[in-house]
Amino acid sequence: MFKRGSYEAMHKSTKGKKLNIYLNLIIPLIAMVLLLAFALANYNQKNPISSHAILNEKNLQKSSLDAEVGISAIFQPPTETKGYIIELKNEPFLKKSYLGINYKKQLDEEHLAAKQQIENILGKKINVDIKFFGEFQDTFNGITLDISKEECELVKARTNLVKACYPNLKVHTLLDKSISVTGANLAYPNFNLTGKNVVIAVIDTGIDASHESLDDLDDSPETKDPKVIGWKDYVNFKSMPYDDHGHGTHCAGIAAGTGGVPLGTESTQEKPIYRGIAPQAKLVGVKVLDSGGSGTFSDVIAGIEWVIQNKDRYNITLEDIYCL
Ligand SMILES: [Ca+2]
Ligand SMILES: [Ca+2]
Repeated sequence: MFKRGSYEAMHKSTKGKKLNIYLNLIIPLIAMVLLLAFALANYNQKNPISSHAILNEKNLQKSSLDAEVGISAIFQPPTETKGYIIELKNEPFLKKSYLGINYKKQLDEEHLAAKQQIENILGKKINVDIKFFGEFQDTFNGITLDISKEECELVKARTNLVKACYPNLKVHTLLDKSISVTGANLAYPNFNLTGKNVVIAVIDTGIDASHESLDDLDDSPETKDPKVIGWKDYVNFKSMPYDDHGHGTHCAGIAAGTGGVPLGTESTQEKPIYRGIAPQAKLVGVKVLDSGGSGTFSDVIAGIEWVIQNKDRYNITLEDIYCL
């Protein structure tokens, strides 16, 4: 977490204090990169927008309430399934990792026995008559097979290895709904919070500044109002913003994408709004990760230092940066 005081203190402190400050900067950034890499699984280059609400305490209660209403109105329980997930009796490995390799072997044996019993009970062969979708042991102990609910319940009833049956429901990205779910959509009409006069630095794989959500502030070609106002490339040393991976653009969209339509415009079925949390915020791109999404600690540190050194030039606020 960046704090204005931390920046000032950095220049006054001893070497030991400097190290602590660097760690305070680096650790959240690494966490951000790792967690956003997970979000990358849902990345959509054309519509890179998700959401993360930043509302002050006074407004939070009302917004949370409205957001709850929004959630119930927006999310319908998924119904489409792809087989069933069979949860096995033993705890997943991470809950008993202190038992080490012996517990891993116990789980392997449990899976083998369960698969054998499933085949016997259903009279079908896995990978021959039953499609095998996967099996898990670390965070969840179970097997996913292309079987029906009735088949899963039958297996559960006839063996003592099965703890529960779950439908393997299909999930979909809902990036155009996420702003409403977080309540961030209330920030603009109710509190006039749009991110105006805020500059956000995105230290990542770069930013595609030509994307319709990131190419300007008002989504009008009539006005010249670039959103990406600063750029530094520690990978290929190019002078103009780009993103040869996509993750940085995705993050930039979450933070400040305009959605490609003017603020206040309602979404339509043809053109849903993939707007970010602070659509009027400007961006500074700092490329420290390459086209494969990889980089070095040194480049990440360089990127953070560049942002600090150029914060006044671009009016980057360091006291309210939230890492996802
Ligand atoms: Ca635009
Ligand atoms: Ca414009």
